[in-house]
Amino acid sequence: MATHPLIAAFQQAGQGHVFAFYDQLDEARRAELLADAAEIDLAEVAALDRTLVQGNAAAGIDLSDLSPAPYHALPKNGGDAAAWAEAKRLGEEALRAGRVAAFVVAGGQGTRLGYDGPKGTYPVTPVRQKTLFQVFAEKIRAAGARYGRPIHWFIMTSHINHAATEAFFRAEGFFGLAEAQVHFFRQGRMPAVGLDGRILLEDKHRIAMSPDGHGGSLRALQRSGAVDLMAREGIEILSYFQVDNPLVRFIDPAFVGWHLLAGSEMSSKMVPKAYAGEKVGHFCAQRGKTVVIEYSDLPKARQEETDASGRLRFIAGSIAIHLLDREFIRRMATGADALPFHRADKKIPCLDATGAPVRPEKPNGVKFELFVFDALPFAKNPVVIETDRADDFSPVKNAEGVDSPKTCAEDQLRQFVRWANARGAAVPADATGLPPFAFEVSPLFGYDEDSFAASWSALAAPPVIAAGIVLE
Ligand code: UD2
Repeated sequence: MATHPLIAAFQQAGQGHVFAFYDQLDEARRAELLADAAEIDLAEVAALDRTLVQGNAAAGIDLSDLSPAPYHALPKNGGDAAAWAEAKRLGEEALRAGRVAAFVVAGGQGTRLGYDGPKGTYPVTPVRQKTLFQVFAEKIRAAGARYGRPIHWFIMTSHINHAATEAFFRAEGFFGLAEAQVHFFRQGRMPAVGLDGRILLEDKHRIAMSPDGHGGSLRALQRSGAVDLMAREGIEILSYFQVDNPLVRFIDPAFVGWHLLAGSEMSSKMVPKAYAGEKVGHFCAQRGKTVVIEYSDLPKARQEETDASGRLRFIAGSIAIHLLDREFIRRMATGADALPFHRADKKIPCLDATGAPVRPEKPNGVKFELFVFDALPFAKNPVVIETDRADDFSPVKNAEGVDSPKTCAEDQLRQFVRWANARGAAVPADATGLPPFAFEVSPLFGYDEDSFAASWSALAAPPVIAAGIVLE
């Protein structure tokens, strides 16, 4: 019998061991293995082996000529108040015209949180225990009503959680959104390789494959037809955010306005880093381009550099909130410019050459990931604006300690207190702004300070805010 062309190609590429157990498999499993193999670009894997695996792992990260990236400061920190007001006006216009859609990347595995299920199904709000997905859905509903145009929502999943994510939305009735407004698509996968560059098998009929990183979203948006759908619907800007951050203000008119004013293809929000070692990327300028250098790639000494006033020099922290132009996504997905892969050394359960399972105690292989912020240097006129951390960023990443469900719930409470007290509610709070009891503001009542103020003023009699109260 002639060798299957895919098997021949793997043999040719020195990856023939992937089919070492093929003869032992039944038809269905052979088909599964072939389907996994068909997803792999062997030339790409060979190039990555040469550069990232056998080559110096850090070689891909160029740290030369770095300086802090410029950004538009908030008016309270010296920014131009008139320009911010104009940006907000322009952004509101774009929202009313339906030019902006929401986009969450939710393909990650949530390993650090130790939660088994799509991370978006994790409960986060202080009273109702609404899930991350529900919080985002309600912000989208409320903003759609505010601007008089339903807002489309794109959700990127991965092979690990696609079915579970869709099933969750279905079971929850899409949280009151129209089904036609919500668009799921799956990101791509990359094979893991051993330290010798050989593709790892997870099982005799399965290649060890994992999601290709949030940067895989650009090609997945194009491949899935999402970019074409945007064009049909007149959507020009995608508002990108991560699934772990319920505070995120992804419908932010001023941000949209700054993006439009600059004629930017990709824009980002920054927060001043809270301390030198904070685990966020750094916005930097490099030979006329804007780049993000991840926390793990910027040497400690540089992270700790200060300016004359004692402030951190590389202060602009990336919190993974971006605006992406539709045609920029298309160009990045189909043109000559391509995002670079990053190497992550991991403990990868796999089979050895005899087919026996290996459960490694130290990293035994390499996964390859694309990062969305690597698109910035390819974008025309990128803009970085400052945002208030308290109103945009409190992710749930770890089960305990920093960025945990507890810190996130507390940050939501502080936000609710600020909004209510700005309207004269007199909610008691400690020196950090935390109230002595839990209450909740539904995004349907207010998803930012403006929408909260509008709903509050419309109340016949403002309630006394007490334990367990939910404004909705
Ligand atoms: C990310 C940023 C960091 C900072 C921080 C803010 C990177 C490399 N670092 O760190 O600079 O902005 O976020 O919270 O991005 N995801 C996918 N598919 C994948 C991998 C990830 O959809 O293949 C999603 C994941 O579901 C999540 C987001 O991307 O929504 C971030 O992933 P992460 O938790 O790995 O990022 P983190 O915390 O290392």
